[in-house]
Amino acid sequence: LFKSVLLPFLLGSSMCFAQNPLDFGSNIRTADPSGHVWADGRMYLYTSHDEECQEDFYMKDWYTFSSDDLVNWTNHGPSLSVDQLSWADNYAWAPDAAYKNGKYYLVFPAGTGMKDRKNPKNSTKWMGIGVAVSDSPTGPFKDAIGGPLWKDPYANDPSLFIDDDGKAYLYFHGTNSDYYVAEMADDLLSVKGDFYKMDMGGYEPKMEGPWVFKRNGIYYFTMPEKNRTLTYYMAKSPKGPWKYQGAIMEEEANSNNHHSIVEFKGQWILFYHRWLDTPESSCKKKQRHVAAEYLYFNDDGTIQKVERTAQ
Ligand code: FUB
Repeated sequence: LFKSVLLPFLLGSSMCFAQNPLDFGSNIRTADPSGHVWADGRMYLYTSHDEECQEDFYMKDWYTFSSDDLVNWTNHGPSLSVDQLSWADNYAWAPDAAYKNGKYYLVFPAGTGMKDRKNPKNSTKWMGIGVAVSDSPTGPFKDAIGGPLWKDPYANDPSLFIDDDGKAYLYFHGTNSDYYVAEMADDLLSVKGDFYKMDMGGYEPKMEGPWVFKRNGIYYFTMPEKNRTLTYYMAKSPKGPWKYQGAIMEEEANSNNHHSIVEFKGQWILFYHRWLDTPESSCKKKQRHVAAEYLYFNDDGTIQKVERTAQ
């Protein structure tokens, strides 16, 4: 299933084909991909993991996959589970990763409690951001601080960006779905100073999954507006102020999207997830699958709009 759509992929002199959604070698349901290329030149994807036919995004573990060509992927299995956390038992949502001083870091949101849709005041759901460490890019990762980075406010969907000068910035969305940034301490295990709400240049974008990267000295803040349409901002500093630029990818199926953008062998790639029909599932509803598309820039640094490769 899902093996019909291919894109020609030029890597150096050899022509390869990337398959959408990505073939992780089983029916595993994945979402929220964070792509990173470490020193060995391989592409590593850190994802969250949907249970088959899950409800309410009750999610329990995070996975790592890697590939040399975006076609053949190795599934390294769960790299961390909420069962290993003393402070959370649910909501293993969108992770990110970083490398510093010989260690690999997984930053992840997790939480506990339940949402009460009928009586939101009775909701006990809470989420925070943790940090886990490993000697290997594929884990297993171990909780490094034994709790969240802070308890209040609510925090979700971390994106950890390390600038050329070694300073690390943690972006996340928090209370009221506003976006925040915090500078991390040198060991990436705590926050240096405070975190603050970002200046989005007059926009008040709401919702999830921020991603930050740098290209030709320009910082890009990308995010799913109302958690659906991927949009982007540009700035001269990692803390903004950010200037809105427009959409990268339109929404699909009235559903959330979560993405990352990374350069791999000279080609920029957009990783994201799609909600696709799953006739083989007992619930027969759409479920999430990680996919990838090529991403192109204009001469002025703006991003060309991306169309999804057909299923
Ligand atoms: O996967 C759970 C949540 O759904 C993520 O944290 C959000 O970004 C959305 O993709």
